[in-house]
Amino acid sequence: MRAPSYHYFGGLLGLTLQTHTNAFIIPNHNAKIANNIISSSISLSMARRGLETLEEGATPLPGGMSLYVKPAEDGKSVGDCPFAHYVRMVLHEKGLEYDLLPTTQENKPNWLLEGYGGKMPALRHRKECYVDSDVIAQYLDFFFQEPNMAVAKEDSAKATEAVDGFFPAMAKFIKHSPNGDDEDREKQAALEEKLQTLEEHLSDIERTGPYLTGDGERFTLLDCSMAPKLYAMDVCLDKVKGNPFDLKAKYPAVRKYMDEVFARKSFQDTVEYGPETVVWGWTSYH
Ligand SMILES: N[C@@H](CCC(=O)N[C@@H](CS)C(=O)NCC(=O)O)C(=O)O
Repeated sequence: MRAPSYHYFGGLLGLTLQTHTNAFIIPNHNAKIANNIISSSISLSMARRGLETLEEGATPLPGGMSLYVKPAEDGKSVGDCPFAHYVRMVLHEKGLEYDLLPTTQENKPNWLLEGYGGKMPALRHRKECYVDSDVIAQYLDFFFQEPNMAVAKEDSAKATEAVDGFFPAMAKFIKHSPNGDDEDREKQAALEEKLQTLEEHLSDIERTGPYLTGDGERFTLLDCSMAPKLYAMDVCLDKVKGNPFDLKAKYPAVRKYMDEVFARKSFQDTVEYGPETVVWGWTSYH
């Protein structure tokens, strides 16, 4: 049997993401990776130079990709998962072809259940499989570099601060019921605190472009990660929470940013699940 061939990316700064040619035999090797997108971007960009010394054939080629994602209510069409949407935006931006496989618990392949805890989104790329949206996005950006979507090292701290805690705050507020009770108001205040932080970041006068990191000129993985989450918030503030505050009036820079990223082709072409599925996803237990 051929000796296992590992290649590491991001090892220089402690990122432990690795691939293995027999990924399905040694299961779940990437399940413990919990680095956030920004710190791993830094590690990966630092590690890029190391790739040149790797054994021939270690760099994966495009093609043979399948993305397993949460389905919608019908069990067949694409569900509302913002993490899957994030990965699809990255695939789209990079012009990578893939089979999109909305997959119910019952239809999950055994290798996914046994080797990767059935987690989705899961990107299978020939014999490799990756779970966790940040890990998948890092993998794609590392090996398919056009366009480079990594967050620049010097921009990471500010960008982290701007989005830190947004999604959990949003999820807690959207999921809370009934609307308008004391707890709901507390959760709304927590979300609005995060929106205010984002507003201040996006309103920085030194920024020249619309996107999240650095001067805002470059569309990065962080924009792909945030766009679907903001979309879910946008839909649910209206259709689940009854518009408890005027987003456009209170957070104009956030609204502008949302409109900008929602207009992007990689978003438009991957948002086919639409508001109804978002409402279903956020209001039902499944
Ligand atoms: N931290 C994970 C979260 C993924 C996640 O929560 N996925 C959910 C939907 S949003 C899912 O696919 N659930 C269906 C299932 O696991 O069968 C990531 O970033 O990939």
